[in-house]
Amino acid sequence: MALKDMVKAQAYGLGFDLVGIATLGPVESAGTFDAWIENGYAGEMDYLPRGAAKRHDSRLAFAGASTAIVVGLDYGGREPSGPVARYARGDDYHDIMAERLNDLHRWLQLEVGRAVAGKAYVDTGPILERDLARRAGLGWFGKNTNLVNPRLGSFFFIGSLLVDLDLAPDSPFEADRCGSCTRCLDACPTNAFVEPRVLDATRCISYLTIESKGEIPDAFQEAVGSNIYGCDICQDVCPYNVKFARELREPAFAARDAIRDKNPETLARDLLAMDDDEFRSAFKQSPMKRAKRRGLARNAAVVLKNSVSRECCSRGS
Ligand code: B12
Ligand code: SF4
Ligand code: SF4
Repeated sequence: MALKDMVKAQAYGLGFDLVGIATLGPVESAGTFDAWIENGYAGEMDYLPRGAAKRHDSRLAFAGASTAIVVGLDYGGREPSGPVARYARGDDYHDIMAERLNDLHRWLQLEVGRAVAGKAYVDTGPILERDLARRAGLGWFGKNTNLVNPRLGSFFFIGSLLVDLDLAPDSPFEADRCGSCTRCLDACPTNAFVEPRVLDATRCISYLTIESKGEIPDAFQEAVGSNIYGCDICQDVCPYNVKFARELREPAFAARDAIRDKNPETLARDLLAMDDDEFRSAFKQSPMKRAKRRGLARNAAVVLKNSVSRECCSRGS
């Protein structure tokens, strides 16, 4: 068996759902990223413009880096939608994926019988992960900007192990399978898409409820609806998810007790009632820690306000 095939078999054995190989080098879509930053679409996410040189040429990640083993890990798109986006209901995917990519790295060194320089990335550096994943053949850039795989849809995380070892690359995913569909663009409650494949993050509910530190602007509060953390709307409507989204198989991503089966109003009240200690214990190793207790309380208040206004409007009619 060729080393490339053994690497893939090992990665599937570690539980990843998609695996592809890409050769590192100049990044075609780096200019798209630069223009996006210049247009102000990144809002307060100041960490994004850092490391521009590495983003333009992925070989600069570390001396000798030549190949990326790119993986996808499904997080259960068949789970019902709810006030917390599916990706954030269980344990933090950064930790889970990094641990498995490090396992893959250790295995690779044993297999080739020498030290292999390697670095795992899961949202952890100036790597354009969707670009790398498309190059490794994992899917195409959907009009909602997510990477969509023709047999899995888009409810999967992307991670990569960069190594100083040459492996034969897979073919990039060249086709655009969106065709004339515009469901995601039409469904976005905040009209966050400036055009297909260009998202103004400052209008996106995911940004407003996770990344933004200030108040949610009045203009967007109603559109936030019952989303307390993140948003899955533009993925829920995608025909590839409707057809191919999978049952949740990874126990670590199952909703934790603080969230499970709670409707938006109950969860919002619970979050507003939590003190610091309760918050820490409920969201230990959860991606939801990112918004901090203050951010979650802010979101919860908006969701409760929306629920009250919906109730009084429906009573009034
Ligand atoms: C910043 C960020 C966000 C921001 C901005 C999102 C965005 N669309 O840019 C916010 C906070 C809004 C966000 C939200 C979400 N995110 Co996010 N996010 C990131 C992060 C850290 C960087 C993305 C980035 O560089 N954006 C800037 C734009 C310009 O880049 P891009 O969207 O990736 O687009 C690239 C290509 O599409 C291409 N491109 C874009 N337009 C065009 C046009 C043409 C013509 C061409 C040829 C190419 C092209 O070039 C771009 C640069 O390579 C990545 C991790 C990483 N390091 O890459 C995760 C990541 C993209 N996020 C992820 C997830 C899961 C989400 C959410 C689903 C979470 C949620 N449920 O709330 C939402 C989805 C919202 C959405 N519709 O995108 C996953 C996506 C997995 C996938 N299958 O695609 C990633 C990869 C994290 C991971 N490791 O799994 N996110
Ligand atoms: S995640 Fe929600 S708010 Fe953001 S672009 Fe998609 S539908 Fe719009
Ligand atoms: S909803 Fe339609 S346009 Fe949007 S990503 Fe899916 S297939 Fe593409």
